[in-house]
Parts: sequence; structure tokens; C-alpha cells
Amino acid sequence: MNRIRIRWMIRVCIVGVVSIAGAQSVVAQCAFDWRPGDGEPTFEYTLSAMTTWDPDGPGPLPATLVVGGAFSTAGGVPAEAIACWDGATWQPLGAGINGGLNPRVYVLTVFNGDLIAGGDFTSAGGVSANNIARWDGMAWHPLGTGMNGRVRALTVHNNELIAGGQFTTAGDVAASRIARWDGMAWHSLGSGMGGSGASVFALAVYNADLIAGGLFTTAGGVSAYYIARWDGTAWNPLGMGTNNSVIALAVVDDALIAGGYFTATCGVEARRIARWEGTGWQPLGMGMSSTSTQFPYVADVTVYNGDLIAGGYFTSAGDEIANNIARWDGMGWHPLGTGVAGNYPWVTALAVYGGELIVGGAFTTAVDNVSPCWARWGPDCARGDLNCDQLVDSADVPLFVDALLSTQPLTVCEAYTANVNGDMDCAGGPRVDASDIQPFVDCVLGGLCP
Ligand SMILES: [Ca+2]
Ligand SMILES: [Ca+2]
Ligand SMILES: [Ca+2]
Repeated sequence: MNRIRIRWMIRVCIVGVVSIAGAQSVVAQCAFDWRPGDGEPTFEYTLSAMTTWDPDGPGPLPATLVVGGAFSTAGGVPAEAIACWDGATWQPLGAGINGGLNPRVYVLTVFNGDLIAGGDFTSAGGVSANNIARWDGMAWHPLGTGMNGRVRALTVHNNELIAGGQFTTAGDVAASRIARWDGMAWHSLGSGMGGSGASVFALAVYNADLIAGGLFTTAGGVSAYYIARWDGTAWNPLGMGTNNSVIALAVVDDALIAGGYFTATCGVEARRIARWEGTGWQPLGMGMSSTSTQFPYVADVTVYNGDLIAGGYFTSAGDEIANNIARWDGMGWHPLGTGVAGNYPWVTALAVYGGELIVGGAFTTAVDNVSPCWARWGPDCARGDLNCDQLVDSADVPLFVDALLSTQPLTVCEAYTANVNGDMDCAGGPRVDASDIQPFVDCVLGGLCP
């Protein structure tokens, strides 16, 4: 046992004694901000999709963050339209996604432990694959003969992979904008979606039913405006639907959240975002508006630090100025700093990874940092600084011990600051465990901070 470890154990004992004596720990209250130094990595064009993926499932490897879009390098590493990030470095997935006029990954999901990519392409890793492909961790594979048009949305429903987009055939069957893959073959879902230029842009599972959003006015031959529900045998409308395209869907706290270009649901004003709780649509405050485009939209939604996060193309949320990203705390909308900006400032994808909110799109800046297509928002406290006073010192020790020994879920701030070595768990969250002790001690006693 080395001296540092002995000093550490002594310190833990002191902390224990002090705690028993009734000393107060000052619980960390993080401010949140954009990460500095996001000039690297860069993507050349746009980032369209993100998902966490654990390559070995329950095995010891942590989850990685997989990003897709239209690019040929990620963090300076050659990567065709798809790449993965482990919190520190970028890697390609084999030879990536290629072929067609403008190869692009639009959507990612996980099915039976494998990563599924959908978009505009004709080959994956050198193998012929039309607009959809599967990565098993080692190699790319087609899913039958794929689709005859763009794949824009993916989800898993009743243990089958569901794909939506602009196609009219899937494998060798007719399938209008939506199809299901049972692991062996493609099948249609009723007669699919209809309407001029119909497309499915978003999919979700809500109350065991499949929900599809997009640009369409019928589903299964019945009227369904921009959103519809598949109950396993037939398509149904959701109320009166919306008055324009739905491009984002997410289930949050037993409610279905829809985002898109719409401004109303069933006569109720709901600007670009609305909530469905089984019987009717509700707006989220005043929603989103813009002074820079006639056609603002919400393109993706997620949950971070207990708030609903919406990203897209807008300049205000509620009565606050919010550039292309905003958070809803249940009462009102709030900006995330000064948001993101650029010639093509929109946000297209959101993810939570390593205790941070990851934002992807076509923007070039987040605050003053040059940050093409990629930015991170998280606790404004260094790893190890559990009380967020901008110093890593003995005052952080009791909080670190509390975090390490806690049987309760840690807050975003606690988990981020206690994960001193910056590694991830199998869900892509910060891993707070004994392997953080030595780096914490090195930081407190040796000044060797991450
Ligand atoms: Ca794993
Ligand atoms: Ca501190
Ligand atoms: Ca850790």
C-alpha cells in the first residue's frame, strides 16, 4: 500500500468521524454552460443523428456515442458519414456509409444489440445496402435489399425494427413510407402513409402503440394529419393531428412530445411543440418562434437534468430569446446560454452522454467557441470539484465519499464531478466507482487534475 493510499484512507476515516459528529456537507449546485474547447473535433457538413450504443451489451465495454450525418472526418479521423466517440477519441465504424449522390446517415437506433443506420446511401462498409444497414461491431450487413428511398426514422416495436421515410418499397414488398423488419424480411404496415410528397420523419412507441409523425394526411387510408398511431393491426389518427409536419417524437413522463413545423393542434395554438397525454393535445407555453426564418421548427427533443430539451431552427422559446435550443422546466422555456449559431444554425440531433447534453446540427459556433456541427452543454464545474467552488481540495472530499457510497441515484452534477477519470457506464452515463479514487486523490493531494 503506497503512501498516498494510506493518506487517503486516513482522510476517509477523518471524514467519517467528522460526519458522525454532525458536520454539514455543502451539496454541489452546478451552473451549466457550453463546454470550452469544442473547436475540435469537427465535422465538415452536418450531423443528423446520434445514439448511445453498447457494443458488447452486458459485457464490460462501456457505451459509445455514435453520430451520423454527411461528413468524411470526425475529430480529424477519416470516417464516412458515421463515427463513434468514447468521451475522448473518435473512431470510424469500418469503412462507413457510402454510395449514391450525397451519402448521409439520417437516423440511428439499436436493434437486437446491433447498431442500425438509415439514410441516403447504397453501400455500407463496401457491402451493397440500400438506405439501411446493420453494424455488428465488426462488419456492416444489409437488411434484405433495403428501401428504394430515404430512411428518416427508426424505432423498435414488438421486437421488430420499424423504419420510416420516403420509400415505397422495402425488400420485395410494397410499403408506403413505413415498414417493419422481423429479423428475416420486410413487411408493410397496412397501406402506410399517403398524401402529396408523403414522408415519415419520426417514430416512437407510446402506450405500447407505434406512433409515426411526418408529412402525410392519411394513414392506412384514413385521415390522419401529420401524426398517426398503429395499434398492431390498423392505423388511427391522434385527435385531429397537427396543421403541419411532425419531425420529432419522444416519450417523456407518460406524455408523447411532438415537435415540428406545426403551429396548432386541433385549433389550439401550439407553436412547433406539443404534448399528447392520451386524449388531447396541450401546448408547451408559447412554443418556438423565429425572427430569421419564416419556417421555424423543432427537430429533436430529449431530457437532460430533469428538463425537456428542444433543438431546431428558432430564435425564441416562450418569451425568451433562445437560439436554436431551449429547455422546458415544466413551467416555462429558458435558453441554454446564447445557444448555437452559424450560417446554417439549426440543431438536428440531441443526445445525453457522459453526463453532458450533446448537440449536433449544421451550426458552426456555440458561444465564442468554433464548434462545427457539435457542441456539449454540461455542469460548469471541473471533474473532482464536487462543491463547484472552482477548486479541487479537501472541501470536496466528503462530497466525493458521499457520491461514491451513495445508494441513491446521483444528480447530473454529482455524477459528472465525481466521475474523476471521465469513463462511462454501459448506458453511456458517468461511471462513479472505486477507479475514481486514485485520480481524485492525485488531484486533491498532487494537483494532477483532469
Ligand atoms: Ca457493455
Ligand atoms: Ca471544490
Ligand atoms: Ca469513473
